[in-house]
Amino acid sequence: MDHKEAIFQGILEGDMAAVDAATRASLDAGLAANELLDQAMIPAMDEVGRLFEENEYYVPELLIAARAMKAGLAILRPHLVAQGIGSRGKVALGTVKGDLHDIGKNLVGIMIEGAGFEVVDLGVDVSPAQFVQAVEEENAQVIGLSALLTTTMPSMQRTIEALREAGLRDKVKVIIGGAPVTQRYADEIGADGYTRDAAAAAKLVRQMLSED
Ligand code: B12
Repeated sequence: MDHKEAIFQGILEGDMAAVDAATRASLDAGLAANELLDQAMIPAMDEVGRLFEENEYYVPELLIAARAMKAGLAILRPHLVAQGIGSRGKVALGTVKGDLHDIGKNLVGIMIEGAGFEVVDLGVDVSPAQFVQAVEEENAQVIGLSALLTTTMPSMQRTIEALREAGLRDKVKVIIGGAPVTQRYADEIGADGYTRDAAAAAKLVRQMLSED
């Protein structure tokens, strides 16, 4: 089994130690961090999702697979974050109220940080009021909202409304994402941007903040 297969298999089996070892071995062998992410880790989580849909995996398997993926991501993080931070602007990121999925949001954070922005991670289950507070207190120029559940997507709209009510809507760009989110939904709720993945999110932030 090559290193990438070992990472893929390790995530599928929720084997943190195997993912840790294979990720380190891959980097030592000269494989690029983004290659490991795109060709092993993300496909493994997709496969985990498929197995869950087919009732072959249940929540405990999802949890240990997610924990194994996080172990690998932690090793890739310094490699993905190539440049210094804090110089170009500030982005606050959070997973919306009621939603505990944070792998995608964390990845978006890593890529935005890698593009040279300061990232404030608000965590998961973040209420509209907490996003408003982050804009007020942290002076974030962009906020990123993540949702993985169709039932929590409406909290994105509520957050945009809360920003409007607080008189902050013109001061901050709102970007949204997560597997069930679409460009169409972003247009519908009046978000400023949507991307399908973390690399595109970093590009979008760069565009938004260079316009100012
Ligand atoms: C891992 C996982 C979990 C883990 C989460 C662990 C963690 N710390 O994140 C646990 C076990 C906790 C979990 C729980 C649940 N889950 Co779950 N989970 C998943 C799974 C398998 C993978 C998600 C993931 O991490 N993907 C990998 C990352 C990298 O991808 P991503 O999140 O989509 O992020 C990328 C893009 O979307 C984008 N992006 C993400 N956020 C943002 C933000 C911005 C601003 C931008 C621009 C871009 C962006 O960039 C990212 C990187 O490229 C998915 C299935 C799937 N394939 O999506 C189900 C899934 C999301 N879960 C699901 C369900 C139903 C649940 C539970 C309700 C199960 C239950 N019965 O308890 C609970 C809900 C808990 C809660 N309140 O949130 C369903 C949702 C169905 C739906 N339509 O709403 C899914 C789709 C599985 C399924 N097919 O049924 N889950």
